[in-house]
Amino acid sequence: MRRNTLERTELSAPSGFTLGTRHGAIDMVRRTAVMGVINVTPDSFSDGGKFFDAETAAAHGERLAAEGADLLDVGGESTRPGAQAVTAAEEIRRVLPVIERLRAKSSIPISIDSVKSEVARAALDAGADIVNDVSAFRADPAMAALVARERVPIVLMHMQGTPQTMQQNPTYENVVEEVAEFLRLKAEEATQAGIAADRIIIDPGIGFGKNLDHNLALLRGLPAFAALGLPLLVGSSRKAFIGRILDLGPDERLEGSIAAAVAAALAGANMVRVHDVKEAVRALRVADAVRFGAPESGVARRA
Ligand code: PMM
Repeated sequence: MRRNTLERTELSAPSGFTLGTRHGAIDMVRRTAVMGVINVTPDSFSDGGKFFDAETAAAHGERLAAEGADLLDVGGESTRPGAQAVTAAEEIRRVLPVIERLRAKSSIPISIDSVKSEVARAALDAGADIVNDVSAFRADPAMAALVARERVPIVLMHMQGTPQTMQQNPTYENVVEEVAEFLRLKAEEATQAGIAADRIIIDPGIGFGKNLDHNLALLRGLPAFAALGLPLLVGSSRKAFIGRILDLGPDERLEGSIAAAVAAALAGANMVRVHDVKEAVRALRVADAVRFGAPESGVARRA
């Protein structure tokens, strides 16, 4: 059953994917796309409060775009372990002005990080392109129909439990098999709801109801996810497992985050979700050259 990791990576995703959005295609062919994080929350674990006002958050997004992000992920509800849930109205109040400001200045694709269809709808109306649902439809059953109707891409992420409970005692018999099977079923549910297969992105949900060993097993086991034949997103930036390994706080996890992003790319990720875009882009262009061969001329950036 078990095969060499690199061999499986090459077999399952020889060239990659192109993801169509309302603001242009995201190129994941022979390159790892970079999703830059904008948290408009007072309490995210890594950057809580920093970009809480719309002007600062939008300016941060513009900087991430200039640093080479392929898309920006805007979220208004913290998913940190134990975080309090917020209402849809409050989430909309936080994210909408940021999306509107970004849209006025930039045509970069934007994803809305929300589990609520009401928030997703408002964000899509304001110019967002992709829904990033960390509950994979479980928090709001109306999400699948909205995404199908709007004909936008969706990120389906695995989480054991809810942000309030997920780190209490995460338990798996075989974390890679169980998470991959969950995502396979969720992708099936998405297509049954009318979402085109080429608009589905899967994400094993690093840190969401996983202990250190689970997170490392998932990163090591990414070829099993790539084998599902869908674009694979991995978000490990500044997460607690890096802090556990290095014994460092969230703002000292840059190098560890880059190592995790590169490890993810070499194991089959097509997109990584990061806070530190400039550093990740540079590291990933080198990782991509190792993975797929050297770019034809100079630094392979999108036009
Ligand atoms: N991680 C966070 C939030 N949203 N979305 C996806 N698809 N994947 C992730 O790993 C993910 C996410 C938590 O990190 P943050 O608080 O730094 O944004």
